[in-house]
Amino acid sequence: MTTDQPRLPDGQRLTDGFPTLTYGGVPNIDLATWDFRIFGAVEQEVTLNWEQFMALPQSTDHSDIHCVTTWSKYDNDWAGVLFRDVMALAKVNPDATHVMFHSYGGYTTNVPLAELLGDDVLFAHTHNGQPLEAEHGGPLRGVVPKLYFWKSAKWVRGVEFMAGDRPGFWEMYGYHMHGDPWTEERYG
Ligand SMILES: Nc1nc2c(c(=O)[nH]1)N[C@H]1C(S)=C(S)[C@@H](COP(=O)(O)O)O[C@H]1N2
Ligand SMILES: [Mo]
Repeated sequence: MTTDQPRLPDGQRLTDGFPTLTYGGVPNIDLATWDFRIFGAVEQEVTLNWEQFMALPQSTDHSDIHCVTTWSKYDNDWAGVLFRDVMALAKVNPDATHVMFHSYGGYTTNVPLAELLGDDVLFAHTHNGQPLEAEHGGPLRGVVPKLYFWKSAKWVRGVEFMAGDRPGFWEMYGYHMHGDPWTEERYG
């Protein structure tokens, strides 16, 4: 971040707490039967169980949350597996341009692949040193800090690579296909 860029995007307010925002209920997830699927525009589909997922290289990231409903929360420490380390497990087709995150409970959200390749994008199982609470997406959620928080899928159970874009759950109801908080891409 450069010194002349503010830390709080326009239209946001800082919160100390950690609000929860879920459409529908918190799904019941049993780690014994949990699985994670990498599919779509890939040469070979991959399915991982919890043990296999946790055996992947572990990374951390420190980032701010910006929710489209205008709350922001600074200084989140996330631990989990980098998106790009998950992606490396499947041979992704060169024509893949976007990703759909799929969650237990049916939630989906779409993100351009180019936004997901950095050191800040994780599948996280830990928040501020504690196992991620179920209401915040535990056992595993996406964390895509550069975009509004609806792009960070809770209870994530798979990632679909796509040759082209397609709206996810909130995007079908008018939320932005990209969702950059710095340019207030709130609604499409
Ligand atoms: N599976 C799932 N993921 C989701 C949601 C949801 O309803 N279901 N809500 C999204 C929205 S709109 C926001 S703002 C954040 C909220 O995350 P939190 O409840 O941990 O604050 O999760 C996002 N991911
Ligand atoms: Mo949200």
